Amino acid sequence: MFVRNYLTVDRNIILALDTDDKDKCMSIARLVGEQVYAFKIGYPMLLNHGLSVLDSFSEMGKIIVDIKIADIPDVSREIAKMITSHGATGVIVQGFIGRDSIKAVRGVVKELFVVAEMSHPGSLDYISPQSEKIAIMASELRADGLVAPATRPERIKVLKNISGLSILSPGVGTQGGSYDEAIKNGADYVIIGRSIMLSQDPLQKINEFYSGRSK
Ligand code: NUP
Repeated sequence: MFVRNYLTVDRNIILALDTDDKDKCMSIARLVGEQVYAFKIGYPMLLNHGLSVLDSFSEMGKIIVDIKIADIPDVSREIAKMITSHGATGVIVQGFIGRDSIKAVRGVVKELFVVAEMSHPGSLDYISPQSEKIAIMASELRADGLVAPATRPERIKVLKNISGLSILSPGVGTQGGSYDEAIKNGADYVIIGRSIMLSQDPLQKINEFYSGRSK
């Protein structure tokens, strides 16, 4: 088990384990555990293997659960409690659900991350126009960080300035965003899935991001 300090982090990739192949993820996690800040676990793994999968992965590093909770306060709180009781440190919620639901989750998790703006084009339809309000709300509710898109790196800067919060930024590689641009615009952590998980050599790919050989 490794613990990293937010302020001194140098390994800032959050590896998205977005496959239902638990054995493959376990072996990649074992291989790269010391090179990443955290593992992010979402629906594919949870729906296939149940919450106990979190107990297994939490022995290998810090776990952030990304099921983008988006429900009424009581239901959101219960979901967050279940996740936390299985070893997740961080929980990602949708910002658009509003203050009451986010507050309910805040009370039961160690680290709360709020999606302010998403990385895919559809975010522009409804979420992005509200993202600055979401960022301010997340800051007022003392979230531990915001999720903001590497596919629109200039938005990282805006949302970070408005909120003063740490930024977790997805969208690098397969979705077209750049690791370097995300960092330059203020990302504290970069969420990466397929570029690493589908690479022939995940460890080398991670080191390419850190060394600037993969942008
Ligand atoms: O806006 C978001 N975009 C996004 O891709 C918010 C997210 N949480 N994600 C997640 O980041 C997505 O669910 C996936 O787990 C990861 C990006 O994966 P990849 O495109 O690097 O494979």
